[in-house]
Amino acid sequence: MSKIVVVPGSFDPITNGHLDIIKRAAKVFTDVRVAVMNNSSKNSLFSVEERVALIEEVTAGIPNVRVESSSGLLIDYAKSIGASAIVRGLRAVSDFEYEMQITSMNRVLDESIETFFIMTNNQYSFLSSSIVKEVAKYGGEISVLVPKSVELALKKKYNQ
Ligand code: COD
Repeated sequence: MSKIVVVPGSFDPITNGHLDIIKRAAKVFTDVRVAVMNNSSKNSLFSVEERVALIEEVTAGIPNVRVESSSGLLIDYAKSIGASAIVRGLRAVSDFEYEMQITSMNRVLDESIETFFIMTNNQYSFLSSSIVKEVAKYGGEISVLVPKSVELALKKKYNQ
């Protein structure tokens, strides 16, 4: 039986850390939906459409990964596509508190949808979209942090 899982995030933009989590989720779960959520508390550099397009491009070779977007509650989106679980990445201890809070809230909203965590690959443990944008903004080297298409998109955004 095919089980749908959601890998949600802001992905503004997708980094090699995100991609690693998506690839590892796709090895374990049969139907992976990457969901670009419109997170109202964050000011995005890339539009939802741009973020979806970049993720589609870098996950094109993974047949069981699909990219979608939603602007409502994650749990409502997960329910609407018949997902049985949410997959999140965990970096440092600092991620834990936030993840615990949203996981607990999501469980209050619908206890039938589980959340699974995949521990970051050590080489990406420091990596976030924010840090990549900061480095890119000031012309720093980002080629080892993001896929090539994302590097080019960031350079274009910052007129480099
Ligand atoms: N290594 C491993 N994992 C990583 C790395 C890395 N280097 N970088 C990021 N990740 C993981 C993150 O831990 C996260 O699990 C995922 O990748 C996506 O990361 P981000 O930063 O792009 O996404 P977030 O954390 O901003 O996503 C938050 C949501 C958009 C999912 C959340 O705000 C949400 O669900 N919003 C919708 C409204 C809602 O339902 N809120 C929750 C109810 S309280």
